[in-house]
Amino acid sequence: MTSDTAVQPPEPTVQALADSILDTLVHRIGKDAQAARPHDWLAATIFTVRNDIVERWMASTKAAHAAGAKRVYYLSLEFLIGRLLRDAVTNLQRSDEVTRALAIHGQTLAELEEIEPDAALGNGGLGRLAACFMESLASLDLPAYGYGIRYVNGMFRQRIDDGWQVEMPENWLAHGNPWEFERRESAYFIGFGGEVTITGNRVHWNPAEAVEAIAVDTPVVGWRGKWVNTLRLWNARAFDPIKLDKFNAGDFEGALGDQMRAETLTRVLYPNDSTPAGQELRLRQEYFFSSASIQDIVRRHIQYFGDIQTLPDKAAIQLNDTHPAVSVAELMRVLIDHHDFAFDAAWEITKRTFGYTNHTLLPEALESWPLSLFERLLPRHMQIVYQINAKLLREARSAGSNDQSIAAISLIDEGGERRVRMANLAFAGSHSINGVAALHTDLMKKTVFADLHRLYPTRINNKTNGITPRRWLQQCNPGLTALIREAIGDGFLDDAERLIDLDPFAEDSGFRERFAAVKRSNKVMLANHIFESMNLRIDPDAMFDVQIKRIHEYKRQLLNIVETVALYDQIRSHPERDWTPRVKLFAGKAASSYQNAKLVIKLANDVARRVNADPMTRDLLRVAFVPNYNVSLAERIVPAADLSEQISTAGMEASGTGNMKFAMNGALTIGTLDGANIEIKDRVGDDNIFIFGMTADEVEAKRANGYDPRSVIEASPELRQAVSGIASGVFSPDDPGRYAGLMGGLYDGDWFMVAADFDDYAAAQRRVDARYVDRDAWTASAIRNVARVGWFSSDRTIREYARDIWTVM
Ligand code: B1N
Repeated sequence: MTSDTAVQPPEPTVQALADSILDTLVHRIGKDAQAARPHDWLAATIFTVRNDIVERWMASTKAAHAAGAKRVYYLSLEFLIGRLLRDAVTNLQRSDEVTRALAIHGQTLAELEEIEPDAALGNGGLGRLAACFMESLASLDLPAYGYGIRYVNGMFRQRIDDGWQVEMPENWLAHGNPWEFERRESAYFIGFGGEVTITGNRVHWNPAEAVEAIAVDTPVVGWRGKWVNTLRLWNARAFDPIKLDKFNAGDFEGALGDQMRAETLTRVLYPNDSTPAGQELRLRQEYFFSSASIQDIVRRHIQYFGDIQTLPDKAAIQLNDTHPAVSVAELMRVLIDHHDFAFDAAWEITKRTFGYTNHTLLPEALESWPLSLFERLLPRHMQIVYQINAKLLREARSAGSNDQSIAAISLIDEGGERRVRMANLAFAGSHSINGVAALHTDLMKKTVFADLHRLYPTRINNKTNGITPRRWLQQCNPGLTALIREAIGDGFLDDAERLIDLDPFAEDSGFRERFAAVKRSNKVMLANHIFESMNLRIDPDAMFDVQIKRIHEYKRQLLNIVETVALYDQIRSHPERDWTPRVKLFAGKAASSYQNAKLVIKLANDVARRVNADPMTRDLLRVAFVPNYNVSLAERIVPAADLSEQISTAGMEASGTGNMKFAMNGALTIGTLDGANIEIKDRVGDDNIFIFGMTADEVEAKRANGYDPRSVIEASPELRQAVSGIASGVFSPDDPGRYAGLMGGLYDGDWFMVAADFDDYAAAQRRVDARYVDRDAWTASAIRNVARVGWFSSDRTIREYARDIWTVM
């Protein structure tokens, strides 16, 4: 648009849109333009945009039905979708139009987008992957449903008080949710507990308690708005919300008790990441949403196709980790108890229908439930699990498995308190078991699933993760997107792998200059945000060195912080050297019960306070821990990063997806040969990434052969000084012993090999410094990163699932 637009009458479509937003404001929100507050304008805008989406949604549903299409069902306890307005409007390609329509009312689309709450129904990478997959499924016109829980409180809000994490309740529904549609007609009975009886050969489960699952649907718009799928989240309700007899008798609590118990089920997301919850409520949540989803899938199949026998031809159910694994037993129960299937026939249908994605090999993160709890809550499913196990172990025995192998394959862990192994159940009940990066899949075969893999050698396959380039390039980085379009046209918008056409531009000095200008302007915007939110000044000309992700020992934020302290010491000892100015940015949440992770947050803040206040180093090194990391904050930080920290202990990060987001936005990676870093390195080339540290094999060998971190620390002067400084209270004068235990852990066991990798990490950082000084060479590498990582689009990942696992493409 030219600058004289304002004085010309708006186009009819824009005026019509402005009218309909106002009409919605008045008749749906019940406010006029004078009384409306920003949230009212936001709701009116969403309701108006939604009308367009709903029509496409119904058309998609009808098209899938008319084609008799096979549907994909993605079952996940987490969907970390973030804000939806910008996503919807850009995918509909109506950003300009909506911006101008709102301008007629004196409103700014960008400002309204900012007040939309994040839908934070997930913890980290696993939940965000589910959201990227939903967007890609719609963008590829694949009929699909996401199934999950409509938590009233999502991921907690993180406040930092005096450097400590404080968890605050999150309330994304406070202003209502204009995106969702409650479907009261789609309601299912979900039982718990009780008894199983048998009459003839009919089995009856008589649950002692029951809740009703009610569907709440959110449309998911694909790129260019051609296709719209459904995210169906379950709400829990008591059947008889108020027991009138009790109420009338004055027992108000008793009258409302059922409703309270039901609401508790969907009240809150478990804020754990890569660790199991281990609570009865968690198993109840898992069964609640699994049962509702399976019942819904079976009901839809019968309605559309008549015969349940054809389920695997028309439905592919993907289990996002083991959280929905009880679905395997639930489908068996429905087939046997409600549809009169024989066990073996039900088992064949079940295996052909399910696929299972594993997201972690951390032994402490593998879900298992005490047999007693499982049996008490799900007595009928317990019987079915035993029957599956009998079949499984017979197959293993006839294939020649020995006792040790049988014990590893069994659905029941017999070591100590007997437990149901959800990963083994998911594996046994699926025709496909996939890992999320090449190394991870390889390790699955060699470690956790070694015996099951020997028994069923064709089932394990790899599907390297991806990210949606709509949210993680186009929407979060409009400056870079515009620059790329100028250079190579629009092809990459529909096929991210066309980004490769940008590769030759790394050699074009004019393009490098413009690319660097876009990065700088993104850094200025982030610097302003950090100043406004934290009152901290950071210099956009310094290198932005970023580690943002959940706080976990295996992700080794501690390695980064210790190296920061070592760098601080070095700058003070050698002020005459040409240090490259850096801003170290950290953000991330710690599970509320994870003490070491919370202490790492405090340490980052203690180091920041000290370093930022030192007049000698403050122009060379700044440290900031940005509070309340979430999807929206990532969308600000990722486009502004120069250096992406992906430094997990090799073999422990299944994939990582932040690594992909940064590379696609022109940050260079400093990282270990772990997860998808390896595949990123293969694509961007050794010259455009900084790899350091032990390989997964070397980590394993070191652990096996006895690792002595104390001698490693003693042998490294820089590391020794940093660790002993932290341990002795240099950064915590108010409580000198605060980090003695944390540092003691490095001397004593150092399971995560911080000490072992330290020197190589520090050396890699000095290579980073040297490269950053040659800004032109740095920018060329950054451009090559953007050009070469189009393969990490979740469109590619979903095409692979669709072709190899779901057979829907
Ligand atoms: O899943 C992501 C991967 O990119 C990450 O490497 C991986 O750590 C992450 C229990 C998890 N694995 N396991 C979990 C989350 C919640 C929970 O309650 C485990 N998250 C991952 C996507 O593949």
